[in-house]
Amino acid sequence: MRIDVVSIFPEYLEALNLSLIGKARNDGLLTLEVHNLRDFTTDRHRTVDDTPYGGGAGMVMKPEPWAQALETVRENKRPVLIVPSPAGTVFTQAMASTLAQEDHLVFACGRYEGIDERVLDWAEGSFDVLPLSLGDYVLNGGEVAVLAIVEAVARLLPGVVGNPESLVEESHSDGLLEYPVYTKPSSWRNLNIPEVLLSGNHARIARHRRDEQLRRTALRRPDLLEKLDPAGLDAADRAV
Ligand code: 6GU
Repeated sequence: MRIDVVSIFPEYLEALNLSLIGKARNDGLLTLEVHNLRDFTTDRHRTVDDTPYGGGAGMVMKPEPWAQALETVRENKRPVLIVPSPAGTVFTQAMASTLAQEDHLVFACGRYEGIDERVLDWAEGSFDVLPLSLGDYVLNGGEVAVLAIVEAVARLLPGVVGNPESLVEESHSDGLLEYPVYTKPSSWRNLNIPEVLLSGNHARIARHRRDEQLRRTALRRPDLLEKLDPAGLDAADRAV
C-alpha cells in the first residue's frame, strides 16, 4: 500500500516512523510519504490560508496549494482522498478493513475551519473523496486523526502485525468490546483472576469471555449492542 499525507505540520507525522508502522515501512509493506503543503505555494510568504468569504472567525485554506499538492501525489489511478474533519463520517473498524484493501490512500490535513470546499468538489474528478471524523469532539487539525487512521489501517495489512490471530479476538472485530485480560500472578494485592481461567476447560473459558464481552458492551457501549445482528446471538448470549 502507498500512503501520502499532506500537512502544514509534517513533524506531527514523525510518529509514523516508530513501532509497527515504522517497521512495516522498513520492511517494504507500506510506502508512506509526508509532504509539506507550503512546498506547493508560489508566493514569497508560502501562504496557505486566507479569510473566509461571508465573514466569520478563523481562516480557510486556499485552494491553489492543495490542487498542486494533490496533483503531485496522485500518480495515475483514482486514490482514496481522506479528509479528516469533525464534519466527516465517523471512522470505524469496518472502514479500516475496507481501506486496508486499497492501493493508494492520500490524506489532506486541514485546520479545523477547513479547506476551501471547492478543493473537495474538484478532487471528486480524480479521487474517491472521503471526509472522516474520529468522533464528536474537535481537534485543531487533521494530523492526529491521520495518525489514528493510518495506524488502524496499516496494522491490518498482511505481515504488519506479527501474530494475525491477535486481529481476530479484539474489540470491534465482532461488533463487541474485547473481554478483560489477565496475566501472572493469579493473585495480586488481594485481587484474584476469574477462577474459570485456571480451569483448563476451553469451552467454559470461551463462554466466560463471551459473557464478559456482552456485559462490558452493554455497560459501556449500549449503542453497539443495538447494532448487533440478533442472528449472531445464541441462547446463552441472550441470558447475559
Ligand atoms: Cl478527523 N479532524 C478534526 N480536526 N477534528 C476532529 C476529527 C478530525 N475527528 C474528531 N474531531
